Formats: sequence, structure tokens, C-alpha cells
Amino acid sequence: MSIKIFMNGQLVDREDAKVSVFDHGFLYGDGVFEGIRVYNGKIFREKQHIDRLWDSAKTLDITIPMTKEEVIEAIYATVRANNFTDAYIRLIVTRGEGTLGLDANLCHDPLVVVIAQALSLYSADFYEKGIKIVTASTIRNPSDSINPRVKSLNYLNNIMAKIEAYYAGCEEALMLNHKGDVAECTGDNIFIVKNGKLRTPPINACILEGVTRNVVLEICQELGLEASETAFTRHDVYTADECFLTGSAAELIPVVGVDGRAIGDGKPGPITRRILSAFGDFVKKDGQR
Ligand code: PXG
Repeated sequence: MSIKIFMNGQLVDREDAKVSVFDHGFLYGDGVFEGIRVYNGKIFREKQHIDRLWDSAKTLDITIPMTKEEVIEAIYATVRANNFTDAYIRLIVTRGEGTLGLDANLCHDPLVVVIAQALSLYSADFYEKGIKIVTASTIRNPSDSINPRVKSLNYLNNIMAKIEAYYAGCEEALMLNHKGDVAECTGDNIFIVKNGKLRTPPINACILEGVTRNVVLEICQELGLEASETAFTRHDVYTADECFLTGSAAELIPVVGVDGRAIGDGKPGPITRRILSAFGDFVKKDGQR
């Protein structure tokens, strides 16, 4: 049976979910998106994802042609049509069809698409043993360029860094900002742990304000762990006791090596494990609709 995709206000078969070659999302990466989890039939952090989508669209001056409530209903309709209780959702809004020119004013119909997929977790091995990352020479977009807070369809900055990770035999790339401070990875935020205290770069370090990042900051509060949003450098990562990444796709994944240096004893640390387990509980608790 073909999967159903929400497109232009309707649920259509995958084969019929086609986008015009004149869509500015296709021509220019001109659009915004969200990667969202559905746990136990409920959209995880619904408000945060929808608000972030609207904020991204606002900066790009795209008017989403649906209300927030309609978009939420479209997600649930897509999940139901594909019989999922747990799913990974890709919500996409493009500026819509225009001409071959850049003129955004000629795009009158922004396109809204919802794709639901079965949960695609990294292999269990990564969660138990941790991953290795490498610093990319491609720096994160400065915020007066395409602001990293905008989750735009133009992910070339991150893709260039991810290609570097691939050639270095690593799972992820660490991206620095134009000041040389640590920003984030290509599809995840980063946390380090030193002497029992957690740190993650602040929003103005040229990062996406990750939904999972904010959940982890809440979990730290609940667990009584000190966590701060302060700038740090690669030196702090190399000399950290523990390191992990957060994101809707990966959830929370331990990092055991950076640029060939082992982090701590080269194994996922106790605080990372504690937060990973608390994250599982948090998701279950939050998943009651
Ligand atoms: N930073 C960047 C640049 C991201 O793209 C995150 C951090 C984590 O944010 P959330 O809100 O998810 O905690 C992201 C999210 C993928 C993939 O396949 C990654 C994201 C979205 C969709 C898919 O790796 N990025």
C-alpha cells in the first residue's frame, strides 16, 4: 500500500505527491521545514515546532496559507492515514511556484507538505558506544547571513559540513561560528559536561534553537543538574568529561571522540546516560494525549 502524503490540502498517494520544477523550494531552497516526532499518537512539543515554523516563515516573508490549528490537524490526518502511532514527521512549506527569476512577489501560493515516516533511529550501537565527530572547516552561517535560527530548506551550509564528516569517517561534523566558538552539529545541538555541570552554546552562537535542546535543559532542571547556555571553544570540548548531541531525529546521542581526541574515557558518560534515560521517561509522560 502506498504511503499517504498531505499536499495542497489533500492526502495523496506518494506517486502523486509531485512538486512543480518552478517551485522556488526546488529552484532555490526557498522555504522552511520542521522535523517532528510523534510518540504514542501525540505530536511531541507541538507548540514549539509550529511556532518555530511560523517564526522561520516570518523572517523569510512567507505567509503560510493555513492556520496553526489546520497544520496540526494535517499532521494528525497524515499520521492516521498511514496507521502510525510513532512517527517521524517532515513538515515543509515552500514559497510555491514562481518564475525562473528570484522575485518572491511572483510566488502566490506557498505549498504545505506533510510526510510521515516510521521512526528511523540510528542503530542501537551508536547509542551504546557513542559516535565520533570532526570539526568541519565550513563554518556555520553568521546570523546576518541566513540566520541559523531559521530552519530553511537551504541546508547547503550543513550539507557541506556533513560531507566533510563523511570523508573523515565520522558520523557528524562539529560546526564553529565566525568567532571560532562552537555552534552546533549539522543536524543536532551539542552539550558538554565538565565536573558535573552541563554547557550548551547560547542562541546567539549561530545555532538553531533545538526543541530537543530545550527539553534537555528542562530535564536538567528536574534532575537538579546545573546547565548553562554559555559560549565555549573546541578546547572545552576536547577537555570535557562527556559530550552528547540532541535533535528530533537522533534524540540524544553520546559523542565519544572529537577530532581524534577521546572524550573522557572514550565511553558514554554517567550524566549522558542519566539524561538519556530521563529523556525516554519524559517522552512517555509527554506522550499521553
Ligand atoms: N541544529 C540543526 C542545524 C538542525 O537542523 C537541530 C539542531 C536539532 O533541533 P531539534 O528541534 O530537532 O531538536 C536540527 C534539527 C536529520 C534531520 O535527518 C535533522 C534536523 C531536522 C530534520 C532531520 O538529521 N535538524
